[in-house]
Amino acid sequence: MTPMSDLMTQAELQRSIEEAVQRTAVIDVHTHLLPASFGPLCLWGIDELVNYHYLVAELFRSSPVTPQQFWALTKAQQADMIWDALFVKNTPLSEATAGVVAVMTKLGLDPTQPDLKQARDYFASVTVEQYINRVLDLANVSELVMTNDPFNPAERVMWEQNKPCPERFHRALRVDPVLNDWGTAAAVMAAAGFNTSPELTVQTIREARRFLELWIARLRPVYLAGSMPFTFTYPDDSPRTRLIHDVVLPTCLHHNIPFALMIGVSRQVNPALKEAGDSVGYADTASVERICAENPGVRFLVTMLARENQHALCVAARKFSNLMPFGCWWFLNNPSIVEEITAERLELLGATTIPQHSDARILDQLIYKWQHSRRTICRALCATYSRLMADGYPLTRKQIDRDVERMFSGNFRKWVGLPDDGARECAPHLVSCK
Ligand code: RAT
Ligand code: ZN
Repeated sequence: MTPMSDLMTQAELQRSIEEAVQRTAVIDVHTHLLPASFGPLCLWGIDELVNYHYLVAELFRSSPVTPQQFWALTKAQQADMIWDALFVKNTPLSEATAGVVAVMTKLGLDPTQPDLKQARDYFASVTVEQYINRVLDLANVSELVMTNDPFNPAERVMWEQNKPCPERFHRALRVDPVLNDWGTAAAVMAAAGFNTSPELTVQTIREARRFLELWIARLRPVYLAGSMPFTFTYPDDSPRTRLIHDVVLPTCLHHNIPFALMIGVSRQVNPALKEAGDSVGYADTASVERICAENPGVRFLVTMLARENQHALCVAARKFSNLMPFGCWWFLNNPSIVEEITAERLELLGATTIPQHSDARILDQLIYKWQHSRRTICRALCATYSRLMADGYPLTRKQIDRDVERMFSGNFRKWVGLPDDGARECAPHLVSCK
């Protein structure tokens, strides 16, 4: 029996949810951030923030500049142009522009300045090491997961040189070229001394696994990951199915590491926009059900890019307990859609999902992405708990705290096997954050 003093009134509900959501530290399960020791690969500061590819895409809607003219500019000139077009000559209404406003405001900078001078002066006065801690504190992010790509030469060399990495920057081994562009992946592996060929011979399969083994030993990743086009079908008679089946899944099983599938991209619909040129397509959720059914021993983290896929993904997760839906990915990371998806997940799956990840590429973005997500998740939780109370349930603060903790970190910790206190035995180049 719950003691009367612990029971919550409707009036207290909103405050309790807000407090729990603000206070609970989050593990950001998918970002593109890298540690300070990776030098130019660690992106932070106003010029990077304003040059975010979400904003680059928006520039061409508000300025007559052509992509060719834009790419010919220096990074600072590009940022000046985006600032002028999206923040001075227009009101920053979009989610990506509002995000820059939120970051600047939190840092005490004026988002209505006619240029970036004030912001540049501020960033010139801080070091990246100080700033990383400040941002993680402001965002209340205790740990984060990077995207680590051994097929990217600039990043690969950092790992080969054993650059130090704080332990709270978890690694995720990204295998996109293996699954989406085998010719390139085989060539990279061959150049690294592996006996791989463009044909998927028995030896090539064995060597591809050996390549992953090497990178698992080096990175100690919390999961393996691949982003899939919206045409992703599993199984089919493509090299991708063969490589998932014979290389990725056996490796995940062997190391007891989950496989993260990010499904629904339509790559480079407008190549002139470079990184900003990708789009979205409706994908096949039956393929997710089939891969989960076929591999009950593998834990899958799945996020899908199309809004229209979200309901079926929740239904799939009701059928397969080895499926963990996570985040509102990329074009879905907008308050109206996050609220809808979070509500849908709560209704179909309770607290057994990971509601959000930031996908931050620039450190500073953690501030706004989590500020906005917390605000929206709070709204979805309020509506769900209100209905539960209206049904006569004697809700307590403790229960709210427990649910939020599960969704913000506990579910992920369990899924990837991270101990509760965050302590893991460190590889020599991984510096404990404790
Ligand atoms: O959200 C993004 O920034 C995208 O460009 C992608 O990085 C996407 O999140 C991915 O991981 O492929
Ligand atoms: Zn991403």
